[in-house]
Amino acid sequence: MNILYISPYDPAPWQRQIEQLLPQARFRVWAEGAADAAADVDYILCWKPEPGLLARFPGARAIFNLGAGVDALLQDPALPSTVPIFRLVDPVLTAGMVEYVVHWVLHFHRDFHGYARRQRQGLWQEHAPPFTARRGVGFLGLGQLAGASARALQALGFANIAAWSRRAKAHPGIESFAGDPELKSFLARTEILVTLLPLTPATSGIVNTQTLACLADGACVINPGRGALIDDDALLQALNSGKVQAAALDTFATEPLPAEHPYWTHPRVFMTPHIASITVAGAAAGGIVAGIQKIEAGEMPDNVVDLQHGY
Ligand code: OXD
Repeated sequence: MNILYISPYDPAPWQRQIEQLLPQARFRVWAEGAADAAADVDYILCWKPEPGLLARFPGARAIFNLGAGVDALLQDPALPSTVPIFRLVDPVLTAGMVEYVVHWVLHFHRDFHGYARRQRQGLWQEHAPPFTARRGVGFLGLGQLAGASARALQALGFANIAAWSRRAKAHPGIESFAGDPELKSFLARTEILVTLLPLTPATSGIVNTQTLACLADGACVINPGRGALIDDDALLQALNSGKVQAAALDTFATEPLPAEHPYWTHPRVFMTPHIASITVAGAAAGGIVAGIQKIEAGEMPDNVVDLQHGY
């Protein structure tokens, strides 16, 4: 069994894990011109391959994306349509996202950004926090990562959580909104917005002037999903007008974020360099190997990407 690794990241930890868990596998690393790497590929493990590259392996049995988001893969117009693609769902990736989301929801909920600002102004000024149970937290998207984050917030007493997605999803204790007709009412009850939608042509720029205007006044925005979900000019305008009081941004339409971008210096933007949740080979390889074993046994692993919907 031949496994081909295509990624800008160090292959060594993946190779160690795969060879340990699947001793019969031959692990090869893609390099242009390395003909032996390309021959008889059974499974591909990849992250952001060059557009057109995967078209060279139409005989592969599956492509495993080494991250949760498959937007970079699906933007490849030459993607072989007959090879199933699996997105990464892994407890460590999920735990990273839960930590990131819980951190920023608590931060904004308790106004820690306001206290930091008042410290710099030399102000000793306390105020009571709003009731946790009533705080309107809203998730754009309710996949694995958003669902796990919402459950962690529920465990902390957040009882007014809603989620919006294209198709209605049932999730205990979470108010579900679906489709364009319900987006406005979802936003109107949202004081802390978490964007965890997959990036598709339908969701690109979904946080824009019109949708930001529908949020509760003084809302906060948390984006660990994809930068292009947000129209940056619209968010900056909403921050400057006070409609949005603060934003925590982990992902950006262009990464690294260009040095001249106003987010770098905006006093109410909190940036991190796409670290909300990071794939760790030691944790993720086990799930991928389990997927390969299922395919070898004639079964279909979970988390297959729906090419039509783009996630
Ligand atoms: C992912 C990411 O999709 O890190 O997992 O962006």
